[in-house]
Amino acid sequence: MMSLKIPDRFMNDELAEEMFGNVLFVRDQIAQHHKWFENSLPMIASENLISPLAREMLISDFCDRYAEGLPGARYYQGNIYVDRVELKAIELAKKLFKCEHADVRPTSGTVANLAVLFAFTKPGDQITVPNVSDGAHISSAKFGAVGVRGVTGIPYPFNVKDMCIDVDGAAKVIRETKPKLALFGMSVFLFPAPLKELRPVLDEVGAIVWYDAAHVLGLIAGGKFQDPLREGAHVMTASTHKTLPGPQHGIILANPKDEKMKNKLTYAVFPGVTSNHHLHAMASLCISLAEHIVFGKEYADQIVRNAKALGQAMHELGFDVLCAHKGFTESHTLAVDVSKIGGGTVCVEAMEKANIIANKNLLPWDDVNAALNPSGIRLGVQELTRIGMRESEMKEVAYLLKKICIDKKDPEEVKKEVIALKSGFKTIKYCFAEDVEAYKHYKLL
Ligand code: DSN
Repeated sequence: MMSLKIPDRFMNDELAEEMFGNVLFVRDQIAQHHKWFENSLPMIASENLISPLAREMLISDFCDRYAEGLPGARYYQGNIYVDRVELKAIELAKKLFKCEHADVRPTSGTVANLAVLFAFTKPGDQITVPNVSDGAHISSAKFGAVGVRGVTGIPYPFNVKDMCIDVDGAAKVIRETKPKLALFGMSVFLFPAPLKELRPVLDEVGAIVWYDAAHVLGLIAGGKFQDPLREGAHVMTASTHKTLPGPQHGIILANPKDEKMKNKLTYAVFPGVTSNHHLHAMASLCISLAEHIVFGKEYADQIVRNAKALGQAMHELGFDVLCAHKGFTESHTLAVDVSKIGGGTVCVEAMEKANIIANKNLLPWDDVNAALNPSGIRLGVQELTRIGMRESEMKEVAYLLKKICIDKKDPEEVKKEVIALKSGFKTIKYCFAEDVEAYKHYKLL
């Protein structure tokens, strides 16, 4: 146990006392945050809980070290065990995603995206991208990674009824643009991208096909979403903490066309967009990959079942869940039009008061300037699934959402029901240490 006190030689030192007060303040905020989330239903589609064994790695000595370069070819000494872990992570990533090349050094999904842009484009190029207002990640916007690289993203037309890229329109854009790089993947990722359908035209123009799998990485690994590397993608980037329930980190997975392409990717990660690569997170990712190889199929299966069940229950209770005609979703995510019941901001703020955490979201027909009060909310079920919730709990969640958003009941009253529901779900499933109480594990010294 760490002794929580000011060392004697700094006793009665005003600055030390003030700063120690700040330390205690931060610890208290974290403790309160943990208590809040212990009693909440987190439904942000881009988050998850890492397993107890993966979490342990984050406070290991790896968090204090440097390892630039590749295993066996480092710029620093002291990497004997780091190299072994990194090689193991690469091996497991290749096994899980059935690919020839894996790089576990990007420190986030956006950093992985910057690496791909750095590898395969130069400023002034045009690439094709999904549109942010249709649910793409900010990486593909001029104010995101694409803009940082100085390339122009030409958007694919989008079918708003079916919430997916319009194939004929996209084929036309690809033929006209002849992009070096064609990006697919969304942050509101309800249905697979039309890779198979567009493959002939992508081949025709010789584009490198890049798939941002951040949201659906765990579903892909679990065999419950499209398999981009088999459907025509050459390179897949992702963050590793959404449906793949790992640490906050990034990854690049690829079947490069040739050695030159692989080398470009490797060089782009280091020295391109990383120096050190957060070794503690890399080790944590290695454990998450091992666990997902065992538990990923059943986890991915339950996530998709839960998302569909929540969509159906909300639809039956009067919510305008998008794409009822397509079964609402094939992923972990639902998009709901709440414009007739107060709008996205009103709904998510009331939900937060009731301890249900989600985000407001632009829907494709919203004006981008409406980002602060859009028509939609986005819901993800991957974290509720991770703590063991199934279809029957999804019905309960739908009722709670109705009480808050449609019936406009006092959120403080609904909160009591949320806390009661959550009280039965205190451990993390689909991992080796399933018996560890999740929120005990978070307790600090
Ligand atoms: N901003 C994240 C999301 O919520 O989709 C992705 O980085």
